[in-house]
Amino acid sequence: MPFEHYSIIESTLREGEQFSTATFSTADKQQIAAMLDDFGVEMIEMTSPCASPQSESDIRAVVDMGLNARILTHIRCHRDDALRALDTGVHGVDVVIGTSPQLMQHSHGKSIRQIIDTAWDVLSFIREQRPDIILRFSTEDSFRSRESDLLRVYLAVADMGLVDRLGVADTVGVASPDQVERLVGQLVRLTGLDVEFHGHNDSGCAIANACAALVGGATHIDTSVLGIGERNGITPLGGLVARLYTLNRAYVEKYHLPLLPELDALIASLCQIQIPFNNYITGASAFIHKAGIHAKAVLADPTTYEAINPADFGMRREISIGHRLTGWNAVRDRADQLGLTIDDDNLRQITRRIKAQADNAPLGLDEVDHLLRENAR
Ligand code: HCA
Ligand code: CU
Repeated sequence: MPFEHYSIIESTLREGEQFSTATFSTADKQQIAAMLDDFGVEMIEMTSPCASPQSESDIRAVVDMGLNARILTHIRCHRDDALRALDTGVHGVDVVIGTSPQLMQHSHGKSIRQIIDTAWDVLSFIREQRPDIILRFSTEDSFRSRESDLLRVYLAVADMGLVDRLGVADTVGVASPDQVERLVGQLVRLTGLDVEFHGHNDSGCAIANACAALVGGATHIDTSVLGIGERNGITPLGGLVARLYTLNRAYVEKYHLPLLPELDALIASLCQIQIPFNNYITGASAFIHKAGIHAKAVLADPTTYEAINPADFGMRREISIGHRLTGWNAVRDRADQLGLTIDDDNLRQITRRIKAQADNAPLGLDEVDHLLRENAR
């Protein structure tokens, strides 16, 4: 089953650092890495040591924490970058090179033949230096690359027998789930290697594409907390978890789910952004039930309108009462919570009053409570 054996490559400390308002200090990175490790992600990807002196020393600082998660860094397909990456003591190196016509022309200017030769040069160099390192090779902008170019590169790299994993990247967020499933499936069948999927969210498919990759046989999925990354980011950790949970809760049982709200809050605060109101699991409205019909059913059995149990994530459900769509079941439940005894006729009358009053403006919970107290015996 594709969903039972997958690993998360958590890239908040690499792709996430490329988010417009992200600048993490060494202490921030250690705090994020420790929390991700407690959550249980299998791998943590960090910014290239070539980015800046602090980026380099931060990799060592996180490696030195001795976490369970394997620490990876992400580099261009250059020998110099590889040497610096190896020098940090990381457990794995993710090598990337662009294969789309756009990137071949404007990023590195290499032909497909030259890309393959460079890959051999860099990957064999890394393997010689560190036979035990976890080595991945990825094509950047895979989904705007010519299919024949892609397959030439991947098959050549697979034949080198040097890498543990191939990476597929939807760099500009244009791939559809069926395209992702097809390409990943092809690579799994043709090479037998582990396959990683990295998907941007420009057109809203990052989570669906990550799941399609798993269906196609991918073994590794890249995420970042809240989905932060270049532009509007990549597959969010919480969104992927929500999606897999709704397929089968067992698929995410290996992770410490109640840490998710803390992780989202930490990244939001460090990046000085709000958690979006409609965020998966941790958004302010994720577990608020409003219409009377919904409230009635949820009060009887939460699974009527909840695919995700908020308690599994340390979140709470809320029934919204003081508005025109309210119903008397919600009002009665509030009276019960307050320990008030009010007969049904009276409760229905209070409900009508709330609805009439809320036509002007919604009532706060304190106003609802006041009405209930006034009418209690
Ligand atoms: C980048 C591009 C990248 C790489 C993904 C990968 C992308 O910022 O370097 O290495 O798999 O989206 O293509 O993030
Ligand atoms: Cu990316």
